[in-house]
Amino acid sequence: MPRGQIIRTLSNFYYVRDEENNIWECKARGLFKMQKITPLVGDYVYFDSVNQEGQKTGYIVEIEPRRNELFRPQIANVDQAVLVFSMKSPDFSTILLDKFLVHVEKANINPIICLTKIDLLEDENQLESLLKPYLSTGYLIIRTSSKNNIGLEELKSRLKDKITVFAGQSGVGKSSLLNALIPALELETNEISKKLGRGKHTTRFVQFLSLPNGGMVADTPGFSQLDFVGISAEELDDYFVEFQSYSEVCKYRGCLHQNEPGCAVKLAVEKNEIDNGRYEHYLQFLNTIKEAEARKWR
Ligand SMILES: Nc1nc2c(ncn2[C@@H]2O[C@H](COP(=O)(O)OP(=O)(O)OP(=O)(O)O)[C@@H](O)[C@H]2O)c(=O)[nH]1
Ligand SMILES: [Mg+2]
Ligand SMILES: [Zn+2]
Repeated sequence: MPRGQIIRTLSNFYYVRDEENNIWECKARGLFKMQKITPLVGDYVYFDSVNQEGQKTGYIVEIEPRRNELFRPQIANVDQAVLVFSMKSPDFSTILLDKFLVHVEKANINPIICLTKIDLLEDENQLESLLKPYLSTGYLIIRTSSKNNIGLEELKSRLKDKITVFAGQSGVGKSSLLNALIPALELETNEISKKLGRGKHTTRFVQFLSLPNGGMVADTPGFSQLDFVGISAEELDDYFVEFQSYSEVCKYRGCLHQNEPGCAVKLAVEKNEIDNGRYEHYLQFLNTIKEAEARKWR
């Protein structure tokens, strides 16, 4: 039975690329629906092929176990996620970035922070203060402008031979970046709404694109809502990487770093070793998760 990888989905069709680079338009067996399994872009699958009159169609019959998967954007089996954030229009948001980082860490996917539209910044100092909270995280941060061709070579070198997903709000410039990185690509892009300061959800589906020098990148639809389904209060601190060396030495096991005595994380915040803004976001997310957990038991 032929094997391939889903590289694009559209309504109920899955486009599967086989080992010879042919694309097959497949449907999923009803079986998956019964088991509540949705095939994802990035999935390796086995399919029943129907090759009639040159029309390559088929049915997906089996999905291989996933190495990892992201809920938003929906994708499986990637090496890294480029979190795309514009400096302006829409405005840079540290809380949204921290949320994204939690999700990507939970999925065990390596994040790269990619700042876009740096041509819209009035001065560099502004950038430095926005990035200060992330210095101690060790995350790679790449500054780009698709418009002025800044940072694109650095980004390209990070994508080479890797399977990468681009994730970010609508209008931050994900498709524009890909157009700038891959010559001849003409992905649709759209101005953001002046009235709302938000993107117009131009990209409608997830799809993998091949990079000329090796590797694949997935363009994805923008989104702004992200909740913490599937993340428990106890594990949240694992996803704030710079907390880890401190949380290991908190007095109590299972310390949630709120008001517990002997909390090494809180002490590190007081000593400015952990950024206060990141810590505040941690507390905020923790409350959201706890409230959702309490509601479930009511
Ligand atoms: N000034 C400036 N504008 C940019 C840059 N990159 C993208 N834009 C503009 O930002 C707008 C949105 O870009 P898109 O590439 O469509 O954004 P997207 O992230 O793909 O949006 P969705 O598909 O809706 O998720 C377009 O008008 C682009 O021209 C940049 O580096 N500088
Ligand atoms: Mg787009
Ligand atoms: Zn603690």
